[in-house]
Amino acid sequence: MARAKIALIGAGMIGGTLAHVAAREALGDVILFDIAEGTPQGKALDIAEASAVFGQDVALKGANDYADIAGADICIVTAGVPRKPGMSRDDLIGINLKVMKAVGEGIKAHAPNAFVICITNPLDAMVWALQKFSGLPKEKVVGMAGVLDSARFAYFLAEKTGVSIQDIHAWTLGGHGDDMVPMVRHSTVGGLPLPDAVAAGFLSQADLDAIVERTRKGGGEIVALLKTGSAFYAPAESAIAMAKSYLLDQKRVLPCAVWLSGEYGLSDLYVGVPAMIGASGVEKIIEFTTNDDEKAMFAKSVESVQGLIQACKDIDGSLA
Ligand code: A3D
Repeated sequence: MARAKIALIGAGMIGGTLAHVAAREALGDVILFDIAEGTPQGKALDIAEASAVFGQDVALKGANDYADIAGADICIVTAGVPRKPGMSRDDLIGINLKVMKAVGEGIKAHAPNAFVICITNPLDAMVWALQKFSGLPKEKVVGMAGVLDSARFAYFLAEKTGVSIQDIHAWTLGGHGDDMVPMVRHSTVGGLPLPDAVAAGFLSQADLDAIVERTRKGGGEIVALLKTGSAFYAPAESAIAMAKSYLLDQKRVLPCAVWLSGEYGLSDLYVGVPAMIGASGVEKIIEFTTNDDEKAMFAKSVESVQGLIQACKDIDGSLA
C-alpha cells in the first residue's frame, strides 16, 4: 500500500516540527510548502538526511508550488504570522485571513480529498474562513487548539499533584482565546473529577483556580518567554495526534474546533468541542453536560469567536 501523503502548508516553526515528528513516526511522505523560497527545501533536506539516523523510510520534499501537494491525504496549515509579545491572537486576523484565502484555493485545486487541520490564528475564525475558501466538506476541515490547551491544563495538573501525566485527562472547550473554558468537572486526576481531587487533597482550590487561569493564558506565557514567536513543539504534537487519529482511523475523541450544526445549541460556526476523528474526518461530536456556570463561560467564549467571524466578513465581502 502506498504511504500516506502529508502536506504541511507553512514551513515555519510549527511546520518544521510537524515534518520532523511525522517523519520520525513514519506517518507518511511529507511535502513542506511555503511561499519563502529555500526554507521548505532546506528543512525537508535536513530532516531527510536525519532519516538515515532515525531509520525510517519516508520521503520529504520542500515546495513553493501548490501543484506539489496534489493528492495529499492530509494538509496541516500553519501558514501566516504568529504573535509577538504584546499582541493578541486577534491582532493577526487581517494578514492571516488573506493567507487563508490563498491556502484554501490551493487546497481546493490540488488536494480536495484531504483532511485539513488548521493551526493558524486566530484559530476558530481562520478554520471557519479556510473551510469557506476551500469549499471542502465541513467534516474534513478542523482546527487544532483544544488538544494543545488541554495538554497545557493536564501538564500543570501533573506538575502540581505529582500524578503521572498519563493518568490525567483534561478538557478545554470553547474558542482558542483567553476566555477558553477549562472543564473542571470533566477533567480528572487518577480518575477523580477535579472537585473530588481537591476534596481528596491532591491540590487546593486556590491551586486549581491558578491552574485554570494559567491554562487560559498558556500561549501568552510562551510568547513572553520566547519573544520572537509563539509555541511550536506542543502545537505540533497536538496536530500530529489529530492527524494520526484520521490516518490510522483511531476514532480518538479529542477537543477540536469543528463545524457545529445544532450541537451545544450553536450553528454555522467553528468552536472547540470534543469530537471523534476517524477515517471519515469528524465522525461524531460529543456533547458534555454543562451546568449554568459552564454554559455562561462557553457562551462568552463563543461570543468572542462570533465577533472574529464577523470581522472576517467585514474584511472580505465574499465571506458574508
Ligand atoms: P512561523 O514560524 O512564522 O511560520 C509561518 C510560516 O508561514 C512562515 O514560514 C511563512 O513564510 C509562511 N507563510 C506566510 N504566508 C504564507 C502563505 N501565503 N502561504 C504559505 N506559507 C506562508 O509561525 P509558527 O509556525 O510559529 O506559527 C504558525 C501559525 O500558528 C501562527 O498563526 C500562530 O499564531 C499559530 N499558532 C496556533 C496555535 C494554536 O493552538 C491554534 C499555537 C501556536 C501557534
